[in-house]
Amino acid sequence: MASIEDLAKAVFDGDSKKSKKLSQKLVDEGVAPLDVINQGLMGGMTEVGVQFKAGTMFVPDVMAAAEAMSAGVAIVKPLIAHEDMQSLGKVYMCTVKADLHDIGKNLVIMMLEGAGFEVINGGVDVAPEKIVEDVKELHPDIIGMSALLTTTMLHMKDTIELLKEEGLRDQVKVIIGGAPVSQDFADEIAADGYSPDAVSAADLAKSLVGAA
Ligand code: B1M
Repeated sequence: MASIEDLAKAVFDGDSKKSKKLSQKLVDEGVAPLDVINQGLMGGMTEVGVQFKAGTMFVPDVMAAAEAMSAGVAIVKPLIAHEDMQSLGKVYMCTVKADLHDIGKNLVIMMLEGAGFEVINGGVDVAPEKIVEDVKELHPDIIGMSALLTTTMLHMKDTIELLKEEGLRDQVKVIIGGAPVSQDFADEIAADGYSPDAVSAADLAKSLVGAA
């Protein structure tokens, strides 16, 4: 018999194959899909977050764990479509204009999804005009922007300016991150928040929607 603890461990170990298999087994054995996600998959990811923050787990292992979590989520997600899986809110995530780095962004997306957000992946090299257009169409609660280059982080400022010009700034929170970005820069451009890593990005998003 499969156990929730085994599934959490498979995620922690970054074992996608096992995570997929155990998620299916638990569902087949009658475990509630939400318990499979909240206790099994997210249970493993929570421990990853703790160890990543403590500096005892590193990026490749975090990526593997995030992939293992996604593999399990893909099995269970269709089953909870009609259940009360309450979303914490909608986040629009992208890498800014002229920047193609997406490993960190994807990690942030996975942590946000693990925390219970609906995430729209806007992709990479996304211009301020496109972000604003998407905000008008998709009405996210939060925009998350990632930048890895000192040159491209300036597009975060342009995006906030454009949101102001379009009268949208009060309707959406803006969070930023990426290696060259800092809290000082976030303050300078009047973003609503900055996080140094994927784990704290999910915590930040939760606090911005009053769910922390
Ligand atoms: Co590029 N690159 N790269 N690169 N690259 C860096 C960023 C660089 C620091 C390398 C160096 O010179 N030491 C340097 C930038 C220098 C600078 O501007 N300060 C650099 C450069 C110069 C370039 C090119 C210009 C190189 C060239 O062509 N001459 C070019 C630019 C291309 C472009 O974007 N237009 C380029 C290209 C590439 C590759 C395509 C080869 C590849 C990207 C592949 C991909 O992403 N699919 C690449 C890579 C892999 C790197 C390094 C080696 C690793 C980046 C990474 O993925 N880290 C990087 C050097 C480094 O950082 N050590 C480098 C792992 C990832 C998990 O961390 O992205 O920081 P990170 O994300 C973290 C946090 O920052 C945070 O959470 C994540 C997880 O904890 N975070 C957020 C990120 N976004 C967040 C958003 C949030 C909150 C937190 O809220 C919304």
